[in-house]
Amino acid sequence: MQPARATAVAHPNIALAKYWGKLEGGHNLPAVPSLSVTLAGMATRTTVEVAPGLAADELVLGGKAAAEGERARASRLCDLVWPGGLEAAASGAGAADPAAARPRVRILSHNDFPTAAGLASSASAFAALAVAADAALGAGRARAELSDIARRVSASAGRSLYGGFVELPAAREGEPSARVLPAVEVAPADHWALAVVVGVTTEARKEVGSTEGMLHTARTSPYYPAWVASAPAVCRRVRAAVLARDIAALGEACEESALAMHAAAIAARPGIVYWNGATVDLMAAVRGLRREGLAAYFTIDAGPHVKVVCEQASVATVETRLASVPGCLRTIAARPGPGARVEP
Ligand code: 2P0
Repeated sequence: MQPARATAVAHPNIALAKYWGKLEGGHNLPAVPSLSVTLAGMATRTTVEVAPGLAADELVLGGKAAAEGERARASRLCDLVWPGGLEAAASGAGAADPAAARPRVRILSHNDFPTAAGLASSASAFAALAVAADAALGAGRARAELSDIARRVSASAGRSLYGGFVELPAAREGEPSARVLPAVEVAPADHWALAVVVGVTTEARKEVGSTEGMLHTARTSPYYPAWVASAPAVCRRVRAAVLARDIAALGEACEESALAMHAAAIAARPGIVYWNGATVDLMAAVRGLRREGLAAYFTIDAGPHVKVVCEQASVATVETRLASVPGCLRTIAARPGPGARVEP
């Protein structure tokens, strides 16, 4: 008998090699490979309850009814989890929708970290939802299928299905089989005592969302083709450095990936600048630490916060230095953590 209710936990992830850009033709396929670390310490906890009596799915985020767009995305993910749903979407068949037979669900989700902290909540949210929906609906899907499903709703979410160091390959253009694209684990969380320290520079929500920002970059930035051409080699360097536990090689490739992604966005028309003054001052502070001999490197996502990659032994020194920069409101330290899982 299928359980009528299940709860799952998932963690956000930070990309050491960035995803920025999609292939044309649908299926939310990334144009570049990315490699992230899943972070313990911050979590989304999501309960899915089968509720056949409902007229439509319900989504409650942090105790409040979600906006229609968010609810529709959550419903789409549940449709893909339902037997036959992913298969119909991957084949591109326009036939009857298997998910029409899916019972309605009530989804309750809660983040234990602030959304404005620059840690993409969509990654942990959709990863937790994929696992909870699979258990509650009795779909019994493999982990790779759940990663592919989450990736279709938000690419970075496909990575949070796995713990530790995780790669989401680029799609192979023009091949129908490439529509199936799960992330893969590169190394488990205990492979390397790495840390990520976030320097939070604002409590405000970002002005240009990631999806919108990358589509605008692809459409208008003359640097976008150069970004797509150069990203695979940088991602390979990130992977090799992770496997070798080489902090200098990892950090150099990680900064290069982030700066190249931002350069492409900045060169769009009009340019997208995610940074504020404190972002730039924090980058300088990180490079200052390096001149003093400390192995610390930055990465920046689609927002103004600076994330510092270092070894766990360096966390206290990094936090003290970041906190001394005017405009750095607070710091959050995290370490590699596990993939999404059902809570017993
Ligand atoms: C990343 N980001 O690799 C990059 C770096 C932001 C900057 O993945 O359109 O929410 O839903 O697939 O996954 C954020 O974008 O985008 C992201 P969609 P997503 O972490």
